[in-house]
Amino acid sequence: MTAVQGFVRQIDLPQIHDPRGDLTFVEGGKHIPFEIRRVYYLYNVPVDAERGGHAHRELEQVVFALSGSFRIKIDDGREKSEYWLRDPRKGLYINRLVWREMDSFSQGAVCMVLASHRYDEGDYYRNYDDFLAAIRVAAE
Ligand code: T46
Repeated sequence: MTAVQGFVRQIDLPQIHDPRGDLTFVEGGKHIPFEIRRVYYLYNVPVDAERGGHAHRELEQVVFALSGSFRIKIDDGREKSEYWLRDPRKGLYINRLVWREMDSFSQGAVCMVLASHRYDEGDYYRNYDDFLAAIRVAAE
C-alpha cells in the first residue's frame, strides 16, 4: 500500500522490534486523526466473503489488518481505487462519505477498525444511489 491523498490515506504506526516479538501501539490524540470512540474487529471471515458495501454520513475510521490480508475497494463518488492491507503497522484512514467494499480475506485474517463514533445504523448509506446523491449535495 502506498501513501494516498484525499478521502483515504495511509496511517503509519510505530514498531518496537524485539527478538521476543514485535510490538506496535496506538496512542489517542497522536496517531489517529480523531478521538477513538469505538474499536471493533472482523475475524473468522470466509475467504470468499464480501463485507462493507456502504458509506457513512459522519463516521471516520482507520482499518488495520492485524493478521493476514484483505482488499478494500474505495469509491469517493468520482474515482475508484483499491488497497491491500497486510501490514499491522499500516492502517487505512477512511473519511466520511466514502463507499467501501472489502473482500479477498486470507485464511485467518483479522481486521481491526478504530472509529470516530459509536455504532449508529442511521449513519450508514447502504444504498449506492443514496450515497451518490449525498456526494452531489456535499459538493454544492
Ligand atoms: C465498515 C466496515 C469496515 C454493531 O452492532 N456494532 C458495530 O460496531 C458494527 C461495526 C456492526 N454492528 C452490527 C450491525 C450489523 O447488524 O453488526 C452487523 C454487521 O455489520 P455490517 O454489515 O455493517 O458489517 P461490515 O463488516 O460490512 O461493515 C463494518 C462496519 O459496519 C463499517 O462501518 O466500514 O466494517
